[in-house]
Amino acid sequence: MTRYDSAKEIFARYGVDTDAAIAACRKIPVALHCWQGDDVIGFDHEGGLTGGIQTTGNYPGRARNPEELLADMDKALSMMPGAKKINVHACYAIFEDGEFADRDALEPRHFKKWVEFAKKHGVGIDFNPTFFSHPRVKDGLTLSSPDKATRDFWIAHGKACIRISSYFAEETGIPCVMNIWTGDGYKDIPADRMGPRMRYKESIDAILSEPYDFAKVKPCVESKVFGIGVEAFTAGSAEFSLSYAAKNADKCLPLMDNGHYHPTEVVSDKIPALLCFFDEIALHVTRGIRWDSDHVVILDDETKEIAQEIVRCGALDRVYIALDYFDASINRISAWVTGFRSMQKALLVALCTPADALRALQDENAMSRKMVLMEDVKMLPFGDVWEEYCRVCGVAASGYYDEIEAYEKDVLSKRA
Ligand code: RNT
Ligand code: ZN
Repeated sequence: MTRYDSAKEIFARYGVDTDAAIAACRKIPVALHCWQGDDVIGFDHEGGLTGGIQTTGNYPGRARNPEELLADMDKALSMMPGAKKINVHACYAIFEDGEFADRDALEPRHFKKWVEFAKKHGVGIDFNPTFFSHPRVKDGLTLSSPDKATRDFWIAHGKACIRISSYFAEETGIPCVMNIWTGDGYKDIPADRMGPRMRYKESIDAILSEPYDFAKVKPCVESKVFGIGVEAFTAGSAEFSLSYAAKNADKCLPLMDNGHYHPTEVVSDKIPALLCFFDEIALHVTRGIRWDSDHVVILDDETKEIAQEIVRCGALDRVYIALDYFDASINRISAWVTGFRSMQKALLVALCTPADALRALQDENAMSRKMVLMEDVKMLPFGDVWEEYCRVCGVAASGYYDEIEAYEKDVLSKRA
């Protein structure tokens, strides 16, 4: 009897079919963000990341160009079990033959290489307009700027990104989630909070006036409580973004990033709340330590709870899961692989949890028994199911760092 056979028997006593859990887990796409590979810099400008988000660290081996980034992503993808999507930011346009197009003039053809890459891997592509790291960010503002020319530039960028998202969806046959996030805000107490928000609202309206098929392109609005340098006020606050999405549910989705709330708020609790009202929602899964620090996702309580809620709510086909973190202080391939695997582990654990039995106990108000069962479940042999999951997916279950270290030695360390 293998360890998996034994685990399967143990889970069966709790009414859990681990074979079915493994089969289900393999089908849940998690979007891998290209920006972990180069510290959120991209290819369309000189210089570093600016605009309310920040990477820290200078571990050697950052991808410096499209060839390196795609090669590193190839490597990372080969070490991940389960279904994937790739998540691309507009600043990662790949220009050929010395050509250049500014953000407001981007065209689908500038992302042809990404489509080829996605097709090679048989995955879909999610997309993000890039409203940061650019000289047209005026006084820290884009879509909410009081300056019309600035707003118009960024609206044109958003519309260009809708067209590119449609191209991704057409080419891959998989819907493209297009996330609108801006770092617009003020460092210190604003004298007008509604003005910027009204302008932000009208600018998003203008972007979404670009024609698209909502079955194929899923624009999202991502909220945020504060950012570095915009501590006092963000235009795209939680209430603003959620209200926008609710009022425009026929053309966009709310996106929650679990680094973007007050420290004792949890996105896991917000998922079922939103699912009562929205057909679909989107997530950025990250790990904040003390602030929105975007540490690599690990198998911690909140990551597990996010996965539990998606599974418990029967919402695997209603929640778009994407990763969003960036640690420049460690091997970036390892950061990608570890974060992706952590999300997959959380989903597998959730799928191996006797949710119906627990719910029944809650509904009978058998709360003591519910607590005991919840605690018992924590000690079930999830590790053996993970091993089996990785085996059927054709990747190593553990010890994968050796392979990453070899890649670091052979490839990354030569990028001096
Ligand atoms: C920033 C937001 C946003 C970005 C990416 C790069 O706080 O989380 O989603 O991380 O667009
Ligand atoms: Zn995010």
